Amino acid sequence: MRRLLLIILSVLALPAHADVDLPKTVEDPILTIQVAQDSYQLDYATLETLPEHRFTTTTIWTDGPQEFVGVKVADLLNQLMSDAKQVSLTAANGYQIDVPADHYHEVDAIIAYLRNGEQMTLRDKGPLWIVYPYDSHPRYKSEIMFANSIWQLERIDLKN
Ligand SMILES: Nc1nc2c(c(=O)[nH]1)N[C@H]1C(S)=C(S)[C@@H](COP(=O)(O)O)O[C@H]1N2
Ligand SMILES: [Mo]
Repeated sequence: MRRLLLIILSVLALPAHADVDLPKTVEDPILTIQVAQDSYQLDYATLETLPEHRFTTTTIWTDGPQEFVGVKVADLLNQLMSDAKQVSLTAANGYQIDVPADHYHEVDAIIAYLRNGEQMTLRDKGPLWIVYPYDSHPRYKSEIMFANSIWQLERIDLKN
């Protein structure tokens, strides 16, 4: 009984932002996220601990329906910096875009780490590819969504 009380008390004592339990460093990072002065590194194992989203869609870059599994960008924003205004995304090939954070609350974009059940190689637009459920609504077939479909994603900077 006393132990239960202690557990309850310690849960209540957690600060409101304690849900940022992403690692600061990992051995083989595939994604770095910079949030103000804090930097987090994610590997496959870390990504797999986050709520998983999956959908099947065609894309303009692939043949036939593709099943993607990943993490919702909006979920990551909510967890790391809910008042972020701007999201800067950088790919391994130097491609870099700045996207208003609001965008991710209006779309179902995911950071995909699996395509058709397999990890993606750098050659194959991996290891991380931001994709949208293009077939689910006509608005996803627009130049903005295509431009935001960054592959070989390796870094995200969240800014006010
Ligand atoms: N890593 C990476 N992702 C990227 C790009 C890029 O150059 N590098 N180009 C973007 C832009 S501007 C668009 S319109 C599409 C380009 O797709 P395309 O090369 O088939 O025209 O992918 C987007 N994702
Ligand atoms: Mo583009």
